[in-house]
Amino acid sequence: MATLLLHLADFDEASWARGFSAALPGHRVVLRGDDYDPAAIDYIFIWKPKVNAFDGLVNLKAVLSLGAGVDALLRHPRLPEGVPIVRFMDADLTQRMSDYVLANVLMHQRLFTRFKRDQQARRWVQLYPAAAWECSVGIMGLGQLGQDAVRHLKVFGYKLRGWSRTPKSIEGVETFAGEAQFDAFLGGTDILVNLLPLTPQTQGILNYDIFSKLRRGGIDGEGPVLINAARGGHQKEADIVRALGDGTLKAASLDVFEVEPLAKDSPLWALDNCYITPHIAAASSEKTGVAYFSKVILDHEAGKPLPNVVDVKRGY
Ligand code: NDP
Ligand code: OXD
Repeated sequence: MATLLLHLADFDEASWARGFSAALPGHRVVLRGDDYDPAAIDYIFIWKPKVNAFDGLVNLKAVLSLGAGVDALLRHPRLPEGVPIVRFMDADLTQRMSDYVLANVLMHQRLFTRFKRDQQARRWVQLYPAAAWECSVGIMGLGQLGQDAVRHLKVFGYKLRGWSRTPKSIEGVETFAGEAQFDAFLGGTDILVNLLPLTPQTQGILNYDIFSKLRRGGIDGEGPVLINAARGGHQKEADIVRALGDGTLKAASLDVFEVEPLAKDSPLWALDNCYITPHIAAASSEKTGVAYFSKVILDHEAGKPLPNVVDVKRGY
């Protein structure tokens, strides 16, 4: 029978522990403050690991990541070497992200942002938005989340393009791969959606230089739009402020920030063409998370391979 340790910041650890205890009868579930032998821990379920998170866990069989993104985990200075990391991937999280992307793409393409301002000014201006098929949405990252977002956007008829590290073939999507094709990808994009993992290669990728390479005029005859729902480390916030101010970007929807929570004195708060959400695009659900990771543990204890194992060398 296995022992599972929970180490979750920002989440209700006790509630998740009750869920795991019910789903894993006969197994032991412990919290950081409990009395346990670190050498007896088989699995650690983790989010935002503290520096001592792995101390003494010398017999770990797997690290289970509450997040789909594992950048913080991979940067951990004492991450045990050679222990597989399983990341969270499920239909609920994926659907939530696609909702977020779709809602924001529709908001910008249908000019709801502009009509809200007209409403505030009691102004009746019959401006007709470009049709979905005239509007090009470019997705950075064609993995679990990027491909599902594409599937949802396709239903609405957007012109779709996608960029990934290795070449992909996806019906109805113009695909681009690697640095060599990045500028071509940007050059035909009106709404740029970031769903990349944060790695040394993608850190700071959302910067003024790339904003100025996006297509202009596709939305309301104005500048392009940025939607970032991946990680704050991808974006240079000073560049976003500059680009939103000088029209290089028409608008931005940001769910993630360089430092979270976003500082009270960040200039982003005050920009009326910046749409801020507090890292809630696709939170991991307790109900489906307990079901997913309990199955991972039960299957692994029964000798089956671990699913969705992170490639540590690749960084995602
Ligand atoms: P995946 O690992 O399934 O997909 C990653 C995609 O990014 C792949 O298509 C990969 O290319 C591509 N990629 C990686 N590195 C590069 C690069 N250097 N250049 C070009 N493309 C690259 O990730 P997910 O779709 O599951 O998740 C993406 C991210 O979303 C997570 O890492 C996390 O940070 C974020 N996230 C945010 C949430 C929120 O609430 N805001 C919630 C959940 C996740 P290839 O296919 O060739 O390997
Ligand atoms: C994740 C997140 O990576 O919620 O799952 O950011």
